[in-house]
Amino acid sequence: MNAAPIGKPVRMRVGVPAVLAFGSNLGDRAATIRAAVAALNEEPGIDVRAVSRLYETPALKPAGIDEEAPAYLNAVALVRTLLEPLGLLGVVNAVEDDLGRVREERWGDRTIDIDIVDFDGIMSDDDPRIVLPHPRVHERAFVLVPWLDVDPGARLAGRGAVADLAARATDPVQLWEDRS
Ligand code: A4P
Ligand code: MG
Repeated sequence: MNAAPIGKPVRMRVGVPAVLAFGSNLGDRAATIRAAVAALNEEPGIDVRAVSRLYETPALKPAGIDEEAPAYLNAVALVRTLLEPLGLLGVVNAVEDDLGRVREERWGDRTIDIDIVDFDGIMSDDDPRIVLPHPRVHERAFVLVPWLDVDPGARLAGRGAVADLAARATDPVQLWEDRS
């Protein structure tokens, strides 16, 4: 008989796949993203299956790329979850709050932003609290490139192959080297 270890007893075999994107441009960016991934994996209804490498990307603001703003680190994680989309959003927002996220300016500098890029391929804009897939990721290399790291064959609902979208995206993305 297999004894289940204490904690997260059985790796979740049920639930649905979701794709999460992480961005940070304040504080210890890498440590904050890693802490966010770890916190999500601690949640009973979330199992992190894969995490991309970290990429350094210039800040995209509503007016375009802002080279004066602190640069971001971006990453993507594949998860499986037993939660509903709004339940997952609630957990994600709580993790952002715990890691010092302050919501002031739209697209403003932040310690951590976690977006639900895809939730089981659902396409929905009925509820502004959770638009699926995330409305801007199809044109953002800072999400598409790390996503390809963990799923080279990924497809974005309603948009097609992530590899094709990444080839068309123009924002610069550079693999980040930890020099600490
Ligand atoms: N919301 C709706 N759909 C979703 C979803 N699929 N996932 C709502 C997550 N949230 C979703 O988000 C604003 C509202 O979006 C929330 O109330 C939520 O219910 P927020 O995180 O509070 O604010 P935000 O992130 O400033 O706004 P927004 O519009 O989500 O911004 P984006 O599109 O996430 O862009 N540049 C670089 N280089 N790297 C980045 O990661 N990120 C942003 C943020 C801008 N520039 C960047 C980066
Ligand atoms: Mg956001």
